[in-house]
Amino acid sequence: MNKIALITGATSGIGKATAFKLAEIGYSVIITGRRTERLMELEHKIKTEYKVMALSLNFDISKRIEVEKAFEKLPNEWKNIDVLVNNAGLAAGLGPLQTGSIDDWERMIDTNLKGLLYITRKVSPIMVSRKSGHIINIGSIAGKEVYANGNVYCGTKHAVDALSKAMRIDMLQYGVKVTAIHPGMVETEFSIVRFAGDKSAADKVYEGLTPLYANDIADAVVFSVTRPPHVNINDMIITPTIQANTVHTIRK
Ligand code: NDP
Ligand code: 8X3
Repeated sequence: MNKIALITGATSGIGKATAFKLAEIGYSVIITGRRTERLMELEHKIKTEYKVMALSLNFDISKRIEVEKAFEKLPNEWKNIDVLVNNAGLAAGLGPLQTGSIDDWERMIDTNLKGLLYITRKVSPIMVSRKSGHIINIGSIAGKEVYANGNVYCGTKHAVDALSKAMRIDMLQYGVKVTAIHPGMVETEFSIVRFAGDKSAADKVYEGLTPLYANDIADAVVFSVTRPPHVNINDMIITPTIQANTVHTIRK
């Protein structure tokens, strides 16, 4: 079998683009997400267009039992995962902490943080025992800085940044590479989810500017996994050219 990559949150945006690009360079891909129909379509497209193997795993990453059961169901020949892309995540809401929705906070913490840990806890021991593997965590510039009303989302992404550094130390002696990629503004379904389906609020985020697109981040994943064995890309911050940080953005 070819090298295997598992990409969480592959039904949309950055995860979907990454699944395509890794398939394009010959990886067998395990794609995950909650939306079954999209997974099926994607699996079919990957198999027919790239002639590689693809397998869908349908589970909610924020639910520990679902993650564990999905992983246990994985056929043995798929278990030797070479690349884990921890991408599934979301922002829910944008408002001051003092009036924040605790349900939204829990969704973000359970998905962006606990979900990433649940799947990493299943995959990383295999990488450690094989003394080989690469974990790529999709963080955010919200994990490097904070911005008004971003509070809990920023907190989860700061945690992803910290966990990336910690994983790199813990797995150093086993030759497992850990890369964190921190995107700025990427036009995906992210803002639609953040604003609970309000398309016009989501569109405003990208009004008058050229954002990043999912493929730009997928390219960074491909760059990271195609370095020679002695090279590890630790950390990348990628913004659109019109964005200096979470606050300074040029709009027409
Ligand atoms: P999208 O909303 O387009 O994609 C999010 C993906 O995460 C979907 O495939 C979704 O799948 C999956 N997901 C969300 N919640 C769950 C869950 N509970 N269980 C399983 N899968 C889940 O957004 P992006 O592609 O933009 O986001 C990908 C990552 O990039 C996130 O971690 C985000 O924080 C990060 N990021 C995004 C930026 C942006 O501006 N867009 C900038 C910086 C970082 P499904 O709904 O089918 O479960
Ligand atoms: C998404 C980027 O700036 O909306 O992680 O938080 S931002």
